[in-house]
Amino acid sequence: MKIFLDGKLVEKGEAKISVFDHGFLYGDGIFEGIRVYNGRVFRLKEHLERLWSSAKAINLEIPIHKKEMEKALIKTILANKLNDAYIRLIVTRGCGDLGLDPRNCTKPPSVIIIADQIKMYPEEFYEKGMEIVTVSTRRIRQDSLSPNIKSLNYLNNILAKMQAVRSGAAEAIMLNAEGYVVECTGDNIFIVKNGILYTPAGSEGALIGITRDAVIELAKNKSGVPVKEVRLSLYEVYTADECFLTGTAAEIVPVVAVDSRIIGDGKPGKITAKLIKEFKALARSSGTPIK
Ligand code: PXG
Repeated sequence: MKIFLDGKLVEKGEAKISVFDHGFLYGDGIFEGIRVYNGRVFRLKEHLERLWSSAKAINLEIPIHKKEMEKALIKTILANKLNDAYIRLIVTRGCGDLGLDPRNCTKPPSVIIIADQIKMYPEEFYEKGMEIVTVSTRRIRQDSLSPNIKSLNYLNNILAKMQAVRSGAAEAIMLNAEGYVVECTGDNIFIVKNGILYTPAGSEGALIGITRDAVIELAKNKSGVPVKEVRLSLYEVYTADECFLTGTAAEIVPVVAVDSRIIGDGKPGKITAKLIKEFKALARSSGTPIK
């Protein structure tokens, strides 16, 4: 496997960064997870825009231009001979001293691109649906740390994930400080009720996922399913007709039980199935070609 590290493609075993990098010491850095379908990078422009916005928000200057990043990304995919892939794009704060102050990070930030393959969940979850639980770990308040900064510090989400796994579920619903449903640890959440698609609004404190945006567009423009971005309570999730999660890594995964409440008839719903089909078609046919 070839990894892009600061302008060069190096072997996996050689892809190393300093223990003084603040990305390692403090999680001071940012990332994107991007998928390649059928030789096309899905929503590349949107991912790069979000990366640049994360950088702006933490006052990190990405040492290369967007166009160069795009070229580096494609070069890394080609070097690994991948036609379908999961890309991890990372920009760290760079090497500093043991203090927090990023002004002491002298080197330019490191840019790392990993092109690999990932299957988030077993095939069974996609066919039969998964069971999820609500956990007590609340999503960090957005007035402390914006969920839209995709930072290298994911402890909030990891703690929630660990709680879910401890109770035998693969994913967790996280609530905001007010107790409303926000998102899962690495996915956005949707429900369907009486033919309408609902998802927590960005103002509730969720990351505005790129898969979430794609699903909203498909529902509105292709399926004719009305979409409402709302404040969502657990009651509304428990009593939904359908539920599913969206994320670059997980893609679209149906949910058939939440906190032991069976959703709908306990099978992936019709609108969910339709959106999965449309998403697959969109992912295969749109996106930036790598060749
Ligand atoms: N919410 C959170 C908190 C995320 O981290 C999403 C929603 C979905 O966004 P996109 O843009 O991908 O549709 C994410 C993205 C994992 C993992 O292992 C998940 C993400 C990133 C890295 C790892 O589950 N999530």
